Amino acid sequence: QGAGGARWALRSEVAADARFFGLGGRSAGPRLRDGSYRLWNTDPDGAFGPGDDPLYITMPVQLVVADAGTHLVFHDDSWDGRVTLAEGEEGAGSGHDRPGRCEVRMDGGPLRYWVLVGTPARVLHGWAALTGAAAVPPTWALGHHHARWGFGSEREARRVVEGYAERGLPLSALHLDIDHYRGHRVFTVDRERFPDLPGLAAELRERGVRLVSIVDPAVKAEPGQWVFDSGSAADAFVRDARGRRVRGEVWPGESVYPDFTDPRVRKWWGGLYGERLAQGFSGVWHDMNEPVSFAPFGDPSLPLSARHSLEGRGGDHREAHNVYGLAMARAGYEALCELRPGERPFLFSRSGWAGMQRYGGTWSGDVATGWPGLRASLSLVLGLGLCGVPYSGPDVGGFSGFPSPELYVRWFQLGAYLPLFRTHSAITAGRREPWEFGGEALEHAGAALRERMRLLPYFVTLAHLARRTGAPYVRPVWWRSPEDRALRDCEDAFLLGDSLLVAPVLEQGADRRAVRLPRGLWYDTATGRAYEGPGQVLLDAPLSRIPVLARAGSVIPVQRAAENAENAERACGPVELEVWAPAPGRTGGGVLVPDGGDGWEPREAVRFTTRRREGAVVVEQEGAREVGYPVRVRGEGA
Ligand code: NBV
Repeated sequence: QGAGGARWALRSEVAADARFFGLGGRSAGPRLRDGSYRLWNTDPDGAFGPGDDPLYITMPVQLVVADAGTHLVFHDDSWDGRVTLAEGEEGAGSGHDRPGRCEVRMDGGPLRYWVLVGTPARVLHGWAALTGAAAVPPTWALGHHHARWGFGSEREARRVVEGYAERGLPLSALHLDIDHYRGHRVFTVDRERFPDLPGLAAELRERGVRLVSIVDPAVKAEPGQWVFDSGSAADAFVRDARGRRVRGEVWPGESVYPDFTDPRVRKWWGGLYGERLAQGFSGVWHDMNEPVSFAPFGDPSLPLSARHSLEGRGGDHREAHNVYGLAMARAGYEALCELRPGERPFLFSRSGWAGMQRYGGTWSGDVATGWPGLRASLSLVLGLGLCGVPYSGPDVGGFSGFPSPELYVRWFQLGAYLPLFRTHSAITAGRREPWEFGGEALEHAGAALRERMRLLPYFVTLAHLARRTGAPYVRPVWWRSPEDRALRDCEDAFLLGDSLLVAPVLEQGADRRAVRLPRGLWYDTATGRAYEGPGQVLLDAPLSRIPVLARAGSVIPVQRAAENAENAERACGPVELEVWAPAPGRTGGGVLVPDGGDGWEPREAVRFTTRRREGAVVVEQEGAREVGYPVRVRGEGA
């Protein structure tokens, strides 16, 4: 056991056929190729693409998937470190396999690790038991969000919401970035540009649109400013070994940093969220919490010698850095639970660590506009899901640039099937409203948006299941067949829950694509055609849609058509069941967790089974005489 700053290293071997996944949000995943992965939460400063590493969320947890089984290893140590991975090689029957290798090297902290063994589902279940069940977002947070750094004014915010409404495009939330603060100071409002935020919030709420606020941790070091004064009075800010407040440079200028690893400070900080609620915000978006301090060179964070409470144990930034965002998320989540006890908090955070799912989700951060960024978006969501963080999504269209209509549509189509579905961009980048890319793009984005809303009951169900079982909504295609080696290497498609296989288009100009199917019968949901897995099929993917396949026998709760144009506020009901005919001689099933709300009422899962009787599809609801929902059977001709 290495106390304090004692370094340690641990080497292990894995099967020659094993593949590595996890280690937090990695842009080049989800399969982690040979290389060295640093464990230090980092703002890549500007837009990132595949291969930029490390990023905002690193975690010493990895999943190893091999023929012999799946296991998860967690090194419970928040210090800086490196994991070096080398996949093995099989000796093609010669008996001379070269095993895979993994080396974990840490700069300090305890050598303390956990190994969980089983199927992917069992392992993730164990991981949730160890680090906590995922927060279930309020229903509205599973709809569509629109954000931009630099809406600039209340008028502009209204114009955007109006634009969605005029075109019949459902919108659940609008996010305000740092430009709505006064001089970038957290917990303030620029009243010239946003004279009446509570009024705006109430008006939008009427239309079914929630307001979400960015919250940055750094507080402008400015005596007389209320947040700084109250934090100083509470002795909330990080100090150095000589007792001086550590200063950094962030958006508001010279700033100080709350020490979220101190329970007392979390309480103080949490109280400030009352100001956000009074402004009418319904949720929070934590940014810059790696934490960032701009630096011309070196690590853009706090000095390693900065002191932290670390829950009263005392320590320095070497140990506290990676858990800073996690502790901030805890402060925010606990505060929202207390301040608004009737509603499930909506919180997502750029940085974090193992266990952050208890407090909310995350997003891609500043993913670069471009086809490589689109691919990285999916890697991040898949990888984070395998680290127990089920709710995340990219900046649709990319953060940094000007996507072509085609790229925008493809990103939008992918985003529509990911838990956090949000269009967002930088102040210097192009706009992200679906109508900014021409008529054709608007039509296709609109279709994806409506399909997302139709699937809302399924997303809500997946959110509840993630909490109960630890299974992410978005899963690698090998989830139920880890023994299928070809699937282990497939990185361009994913399972959404048990029932759907989504194959986004990640290449420019493509109008069809190869899709690798897990075993069993799958229906192309657009054509109704059935395909037998395992194997690879070539499917049409015109710009109007991406291939989505449904597992034969599955029961998918969807929203009835009449409600499609409604906003998420009133959404998630009435539900109907989309049933995909089981293969002859086979059975199937599905689950619904009925919940259209934002509260804490316990929700019973309703289970369904499907089978064929004399050729006809029979659906049954567990514990009930009759199925309590309208049923629509598809794929019957199979
Ligand atoms: O607050 C501005 C941006 C935000 O829009 C983005 O989503 C974050 O990832 N923020 C980073 C700070 C500026 C980045 C250049």
